[in-house]
Amino acid sequence: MHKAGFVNIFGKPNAGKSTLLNAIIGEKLAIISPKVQTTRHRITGVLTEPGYQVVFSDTPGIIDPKYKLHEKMMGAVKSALEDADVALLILDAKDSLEENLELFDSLKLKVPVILVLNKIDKLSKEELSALEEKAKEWKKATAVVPISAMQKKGLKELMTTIVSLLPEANAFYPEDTLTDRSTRFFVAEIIREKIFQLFKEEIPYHTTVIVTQFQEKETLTKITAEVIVTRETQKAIILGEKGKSIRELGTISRQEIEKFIERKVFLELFVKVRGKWRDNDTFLKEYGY
Ligand SMILES: Nc1nc2c(ncn2[C@@H]2O[C@H](COP(=O)(O)OP(=O)(O)OP(=O)(O)O)[C@@H](O)[C@H]2O)c(=O)[nH]1
Ligand SMILES: [Mg+2]
Repeated sequence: MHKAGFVNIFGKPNAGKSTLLNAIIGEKLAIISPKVQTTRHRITGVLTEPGYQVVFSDTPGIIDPKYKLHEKMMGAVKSALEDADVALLILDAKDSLEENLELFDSLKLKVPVILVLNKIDKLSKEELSALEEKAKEWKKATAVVPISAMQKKGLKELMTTIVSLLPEANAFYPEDTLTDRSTRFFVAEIIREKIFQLFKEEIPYHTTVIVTQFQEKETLTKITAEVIVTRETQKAIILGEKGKSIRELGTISRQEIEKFIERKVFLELFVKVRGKWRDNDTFLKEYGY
């Protein structure tokens, strides 16, 4: 008997959804940051093992939309709600259980639900058993699984539970498939992650990145990307004094892109101001949202 299905990960911003996807797949597919609203797209990661295939989807953290960009992000969540065979509802174990359950109730899921208590490395044994006990009172979950996505703890138990709930089906993808996203997409995401690392406060939230050129040359890959911001002042910050900041962004991005594509990279970055791109349908479409 072969099992296969779509297992989609939902939760509040910063719960550890992307960290969990990467830990399960064993590759860094989704970008991660200590800040909320890091993920903006639905990102698929395919796990193929003898006897089963799981197509996981990481999704943006659930928020009330303030911009059209947020609406697109919640559109990605909605599509994932609609095609899940199993839903992983994940929360930060230090966060309020009640608030999370209220949010999960509002999703009105009709598929089996696994309640995933993440970041248990931050809890004492006593705190964890108290939380587990309370969590098990929530009748909508088929199972409650405590994990630490960061420390890769509890993942075996989680996978066993997932597989037990999967429908019988043939694999959806060839066994060597890892994701449905393109290399260009991941390159833009890596640069976006580095912007989350290097720039404070609102800058990452006003920024997006698109790869405009991706050329495989004989000895290296030449990549050109545009960093889009909403204001001239933000452009000045990203460039930095005499271009110092954008050079640093270029260096740390290039290093990670080289690891990702396993090739030498020549990376060229340009900064462009596109006022209100986050509320403009044409720009959002052009930037892949
Ligand atoms: N201590 C601890 N930190 C974790 C764990 N899992 C994730 N984190 C941290 O939590 C922060 C958020 O992780 P992400 O994986 O980006 O969270 P997310 O749910 O994808 O966030 P959004 O994309 O913004 O919705 C990062 O700083 C992670 O390193 C964990 O098991 N333990
Ligand atoms: Mg994320």
